Amino acid sequence: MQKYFTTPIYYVNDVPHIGHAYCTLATDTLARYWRQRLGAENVWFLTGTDENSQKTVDAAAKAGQPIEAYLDEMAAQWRAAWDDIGISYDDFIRTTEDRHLAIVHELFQTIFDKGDIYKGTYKGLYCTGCEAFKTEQELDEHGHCPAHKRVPDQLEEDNYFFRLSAYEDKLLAFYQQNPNWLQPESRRNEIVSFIKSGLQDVSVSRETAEFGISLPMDPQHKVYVWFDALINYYSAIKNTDQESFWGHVEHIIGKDITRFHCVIWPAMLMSAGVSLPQGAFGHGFFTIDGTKMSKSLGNVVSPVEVSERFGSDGLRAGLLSSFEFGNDGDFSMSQLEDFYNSKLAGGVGNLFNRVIVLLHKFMDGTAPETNRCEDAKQLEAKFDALIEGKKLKGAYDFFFATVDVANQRLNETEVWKLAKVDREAATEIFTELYGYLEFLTHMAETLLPESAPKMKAMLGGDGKVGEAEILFLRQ
Ligand code: ME8
Repeated sequence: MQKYFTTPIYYVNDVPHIGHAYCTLATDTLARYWRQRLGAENVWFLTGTDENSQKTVDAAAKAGQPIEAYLDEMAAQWRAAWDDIGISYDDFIRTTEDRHLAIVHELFQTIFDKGDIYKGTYKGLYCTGCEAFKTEQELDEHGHCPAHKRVPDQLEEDNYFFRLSAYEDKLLAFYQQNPNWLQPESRRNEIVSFIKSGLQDVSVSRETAEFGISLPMDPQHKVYVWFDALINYYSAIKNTDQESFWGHVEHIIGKDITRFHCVIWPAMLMSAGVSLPQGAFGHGFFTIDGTKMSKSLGNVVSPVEVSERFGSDGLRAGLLSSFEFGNDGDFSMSQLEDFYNSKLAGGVGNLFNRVIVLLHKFMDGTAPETNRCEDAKQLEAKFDALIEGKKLKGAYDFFFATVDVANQRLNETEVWKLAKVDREAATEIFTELYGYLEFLTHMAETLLPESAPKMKAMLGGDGKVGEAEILFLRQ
């Protein structure tokens, strides 16, 4: 079995915020889990940057930099941010790379040759914030784009159109035959009813765009940024040693971009004669202290700063355990601080430290001779089902519930007293506790990857436990 996970490729008109980190961390969690199960060689994890956008042209102008220099600098910053917070991507694609351009040309030409791209005139609205064409119905009572609170641009230009309308029935049949393709179910229902409401052809080029990929058959025009961006998932592996991963790709995205990924993208692939992805998951959005994150409100949180303070495990566990993956939710720094102190420092950190200290004190540092706690198989199956069902909060809750059970066993057995009077009985308790530590370490490779190697070191080897360490310093 193989697995290929992708995140959205992000716009680089700004540095990453915690919303981008959320999706990237969730995808990272899935990639890490499957690497542990299937071996690293059978998992591929792609992220990257969406660079052929008017937003980036505007941002570069504002920064007073040539576009190429701006893009290089921003892409490097995004990559560095992901490195800082422990994202284990296998590849990072930039849509300004030649490898991407070549495949965009190839696909555009194939779809054109098939007769699914034709030339016409686009007259209507365009929001640069969304990088999307808009209808009047989509605007609010002030005629503003609801997401960007500004009047979209009025456009009239020659455009190439993709015959999306021809794919209505094929898409509906596809969703019927693959009922679990798009998760969660609420997202799937939204998309299916959107398709049923009727699909219009979509513009896939911009005559007036200053920057981007030129059309192979008409270089005056640029490929519409979304048409180009979606292809990244394919261009990153096409004609490489990783090409076989294509048959196993799953897109992890936010709910804001499901229409692009779950209507236009499958139709583009059908038209080009490329097999469709294995699935897509549209996660929810979260607010910060109940308010939408926005630059103007000044409540944008930097994942790098959070990770500097709480460690990358603090950031990922705090975010992913706040609300279930797929739902909307809320996040706050005070909630993270409580979580960090109670669940990480006071919970799992304290448990590991106490058990290892006690093993040194009473058992000469001997590691108990077992593998895993008594009902390991059952517990493991429960954990696997949670992650495989993408219940990421569920998986963290299960992890911390296991910590609580182990801490409770430690307290109720008072093994430190028992060890002085009945070494045999104490050995039995230590064996059980050590089994819990092993199981927690196993889960930590997925859930707390920064701490997992430290946990492993504490478990020790060759019959001896390692040194007791502090996994999470109290804040
Ligand atoms: O849309 N809560 O890029 P983008 C949760 N370039 N997730 C959030 C969030 C929040 N408050 N804010 C952002 C684009 N996100 C395109 C994608 S893909 C071919 C092209 C996450 O930089 C969420 O995953 O605007 C969302 O889908 C993504 O950031 C959008 O990132």
